[in-house]
Amino acid sequence: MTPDEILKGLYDKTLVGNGPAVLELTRTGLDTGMAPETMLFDALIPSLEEVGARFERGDFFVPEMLIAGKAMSGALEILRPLLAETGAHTVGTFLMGTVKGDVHDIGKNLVNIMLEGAGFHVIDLGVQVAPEKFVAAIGEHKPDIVGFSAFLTTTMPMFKANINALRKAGLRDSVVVMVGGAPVTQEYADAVGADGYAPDASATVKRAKEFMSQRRALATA
Ligand code: B12
Repeated sequence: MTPDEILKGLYDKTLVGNGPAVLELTRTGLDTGMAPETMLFDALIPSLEEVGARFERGDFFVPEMLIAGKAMSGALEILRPLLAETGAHTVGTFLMGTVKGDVHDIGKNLVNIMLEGAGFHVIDLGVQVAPEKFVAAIGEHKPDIVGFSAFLTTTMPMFKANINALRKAGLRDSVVVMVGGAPVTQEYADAVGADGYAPDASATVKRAKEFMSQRRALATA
């Protein structure tokens, strides 16, 4: 198979939610020396974007979105160790979760993989995480950064609810708050009082590293 055929196959099979074919093609891609990032950014993510566009047009419904998401997640599991070739050093601790009411986790998982790859210790609280759970986990793990992920305009307001819960628990100043997810913007992040926003996984890593340098500079000042 040529690289183009593999990428086209990954795109097409993710679109129709053919999980076994996506796994097979991912393995074939790796066997032929294709970079994991190429499969991710040139086939898998664009395919899910198309799934979203079809859902918006009414050509796809929730079951189609679900199987496409599952197919993508299967590929991510294979790519995970390759994307996250972690160095020995822990850059910082990043606590992550998808907010209450929201079950989208593919974007969050991708961010986690990239953060791990950059040397962060990542604690993932999963999906539908209530403010109390974030508060308890911050108390327990004392992360440097907490990330809230939301994919729905109806769940984005949970950012504010989470930040208020942190403030009430006296934890707001102890942790950097980052927010993200498909509908989130820098303006929205500013409006809810988050410290940082990033539109994708690599920008999240870059921003998180900047926050860690600031924290280190403050600690030694
Ligand atoms: C797959 C999918 C699903 C799957 C989720 C499977 C799963 N395990 O995640 C299922 C079928 C469950 C689902 C359900 C629903 N979905 Co849906 N879903 C999608 C779809 C097609 C893909 C999402 C995705 O994973 N994208 C791929 C990743 C890689 O996304 P990404 O945004 O590029 O992620 C990057 C950034 O966002 C960022 N990032 C992510 N998290 C974080 C966190 C931090 C801290 C930072 C800094 C950065 C960051 O980094 C990521 C990696 O680069 C999107 C369409 C779309 N275009 O997003 C709709 C979409 C998000 N869903 C939508 C809707 C409406 C729904 C439902 C309400 C449908 C329904 N009627 O039931 C339900 C809601 C369920 C719920 N309560 O959560 C709408 C949301 C519209 C809106 N603006 O509110 C979308 C946009 C589709 C559309 N175009 O209408 N969905």
